[in-house]
Amino acid sequence: MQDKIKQLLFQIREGNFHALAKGITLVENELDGHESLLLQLQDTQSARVLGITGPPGAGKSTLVNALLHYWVKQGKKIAVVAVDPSSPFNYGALLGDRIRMNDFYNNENIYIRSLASRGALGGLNPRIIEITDVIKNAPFDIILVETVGVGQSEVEIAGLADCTVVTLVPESGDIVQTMKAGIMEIADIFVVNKADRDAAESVYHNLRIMVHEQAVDGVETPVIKTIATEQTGIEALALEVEKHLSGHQALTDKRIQLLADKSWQLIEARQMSKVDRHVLLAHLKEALRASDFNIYAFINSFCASLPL
Ligand SMILES: Nc1nc2c(ncn2[C@@H]2O[C@H](COP(=O)(O)OP(=O)(O)O)[C@@H](O)[C@H]2O)c(=O)[nH]1
Ligand SMILES: [Mg+2]
Repeated sequence: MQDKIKQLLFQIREGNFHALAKGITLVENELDGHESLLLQLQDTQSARVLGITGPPGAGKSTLVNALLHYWVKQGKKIAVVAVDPSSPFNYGALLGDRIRMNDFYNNENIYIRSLASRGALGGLNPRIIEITDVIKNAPFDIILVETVGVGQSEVEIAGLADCTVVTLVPESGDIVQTMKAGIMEIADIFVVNKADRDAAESVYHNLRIMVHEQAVDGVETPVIKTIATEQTGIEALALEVEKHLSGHQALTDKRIQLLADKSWQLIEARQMSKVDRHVLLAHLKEALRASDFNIYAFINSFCASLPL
């Protein structure tokens, strides 16, 4: 088994997509050998992770498409991970999108993988951190991760990505008005997509005011207008992304903070994997028989019964 995993990792590093797909499946489904694979991974630091998040329908997949077109021309090797039930990489796409994606499926520089999300509303796949780490061992320049932004998932993607693009659309006007500080913190770049629509200008304007107010040391988070369907603004976006990623090599405080966040998430996942909901329910039913039931005392004794 050990030798097989070594061999698999060797093939992944050589850029064998078939081996990569196998490695991802291993990790996604926690099959035999997945731990051994994870333990042998090396953070080669060559592939950069670009997270693209935003509400459903904002045009994230279309943006990914447009960025692929731009970067492929430059000979870049790119992996796309889509965690989105409505993604064109999965289903529910316009025919046009699918045909365009089919071009990429046959491109030897592009690897595309779609993952199931946690729930119908989106959110990240529970194994996304590990899966991205597997892909990082393959010779890509950029790993694009598309996720539907639903509350927590924007924060999660920020912990995963070297650069996070938050995609907004004219309909996001209200979101911008009520935007919490949180989204400012996670966005390295804002995109106002569907700039072909009238209302885009006011969202763009409001965003510009906001990033100006929240500038750190005079540095404002860039805001880029795009029309993803027409490839407009894509070069500006790509250049901004490249600028951000190239400044990301060093072990900066932010990177350490992101690694701490990532460790936290991995520990949380590992700890919670010990808790079986059915067992929890059974224990709870038992505990509720006592007349002096106390949920905090119950938690204490339940946790004490978990494996270390
Ligand atoms: N008018 C206009 N439509 C766009 C633009 N970008 C994407 N769309 C359309 O918006 C819809 C949702 O796009 P999609 O990429 O699937 O959004 P996602 O859910 O964020 O991945 C599709 O019908 C796209 O063709 C744009 O810049 N302008
Ligand atoms: Mg999508």
